Parts: sequence; structure tokens; C-alpha cells
Amino acid sequence: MQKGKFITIDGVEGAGKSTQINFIFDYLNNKGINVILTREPGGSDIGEKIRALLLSADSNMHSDTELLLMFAARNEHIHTKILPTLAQGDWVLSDRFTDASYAYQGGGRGLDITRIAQLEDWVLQGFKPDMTLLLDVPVDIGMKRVASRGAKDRIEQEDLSFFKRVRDAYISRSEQYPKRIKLIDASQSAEHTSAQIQTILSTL
Ligand code: Z5A
Repeated sequence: MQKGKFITIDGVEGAGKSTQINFIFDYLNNKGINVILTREPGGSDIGEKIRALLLSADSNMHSDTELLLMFAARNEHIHTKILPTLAQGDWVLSDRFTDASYAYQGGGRGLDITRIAQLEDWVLQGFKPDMTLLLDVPVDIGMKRVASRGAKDRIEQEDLSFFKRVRDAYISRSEQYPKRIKLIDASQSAEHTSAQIQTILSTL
């Protein structure tokens, strides 16, 4: 039985998720809320092993395999970490969740959305985040922000058009689910993004 709240943060590369997660963590702690940070793919012992496989630059795989592994990792994540934490009344803040599968595997890879929805039904059985913060930034700005990083992982090696499709898919999901997915302009300063997030979180 869920008692805590489940918040996810998503967006294209370089939108500032990692930066804002720390802000949200501090904000909620200051309100006296116990919150754990987690991420996808990953978040559990098995999930982190699957993450390494998914992101390794030499893991060539079929797009369906990629999708199935994302959901296999998610299944472990939900059962070993997310649901038990929520049941004890604590909150969970996840760096990415199912919306990323719709955006990257659906939008980016062009996989059939109905297949993703079938996996979502099977694995999540109606369970959804209470709120999703979608950090939106034009792809070229996001890429410039992460340009100084070292070697790119397997998904980061995709081209600009892939990430544009990912962004478009995120935006259309926020239009489809406006109550849950809060679209946030992340193209300006980190402080500007944090201020928008704070306003939205205060409504919870
Ligand atoms: N993936 C998938 O395909 N399907 C799925 O179902 C799931 C995931 C769950 C791993 O995700 C990959 O998995 C990801 C999607 C795929 N692939 N890609 N690409 P990840 O979240 O671990 O990795 P990531 O997307 O590469 O995250 P990221 O690059 O770390 O993005 P970020 O967290 O949004 O960026 P950041 O580290 O906060 O910020 C990047 C830099 O910009 C950093 O130097 C900051 O200091 C700077 N920054 C942040 N905010 C600002 C502002 N406002 N202005 C200027 N500079 C800023």
C-alpha cells in the first residue's frame, strides 16, 4: 500500500536533472520529508547490472532488447526499492522512469508505442508517479552543456535527430498527461529552473 509520494524527473540529456535532484532532495528534507534518491535504468542490485549492460558502448543490441532490458530493470526497481520505500511512508525521487522508455525507445528508436504500453501494464499494473518533473531544453543547448564530458555511453552516441525525436516525444507525453507531467523550461539558469520546481512541488 502506497503512503509516501513518488516523484520522477526526466528530460533530454543536459537538461539538468542531476543538478535539480539535489535541489529537490534538500527542499523536501527541509520540509521534514524523508526521501530517497534513485535512478533508472538502475536503482537496484540487478538493475545497476542491467544499466551497465545497456549503456556500455560495446553492447550492440536490438532495439526490442533495449526496451525489454529497461523494463526488466524497472521491475526489479519497483519491487525491491520503490514500493517498499513508499509503503513505509517515505518519498521516492527517481532520476528517470517509464516516460523515458516512451521518449527514447518510442520516440528515439521508433518502437511501437502499443508494445511499450503493454509492458507498462504488465510491469507497473497501473502504478504511476504522483508527479513527473519534465525538464525541457532544446537539444543543442543540452548537448553543449554535456560536451566537455569524457567518453559517451552507447545511447549518448546517437545523433542529433535521435535526441530531437526524444524531446518531441517527451513534450507530447506532457500534453497527453498534463496533470501528472509538469513541463519545466530548463533552458535558462539552474536557479531559474529550481524556482519553477519549488513552485510546483509546493502544490503537493
Ligand atoms: N534511458 C532510456 O533510453 N530508456 C529508459 O527507459 C530509461 C533511460 C529509464 C541514462 O540516463 C540513459 O538511459 C539516458 C536515457 C536512457 N541516455 N541518454 N542519453 P541518465 O539519466 O543516467 O543519463 P543522462 O541522460 O545522460 O543524464 P545527464 O546527461 O547527466 O543529464 P542531466 O542529469 O540532465 O544533466 P546534469 O548533469 O544535471 O547537467 C549537465 C551539465 O549541465 C552539468 O555540467 C551541469 O552543471 C550543467 N547545467 C545544469 N543545469 C544547467 C543550467 N540551467 N544552465 C547551464 N548549465 C547547466
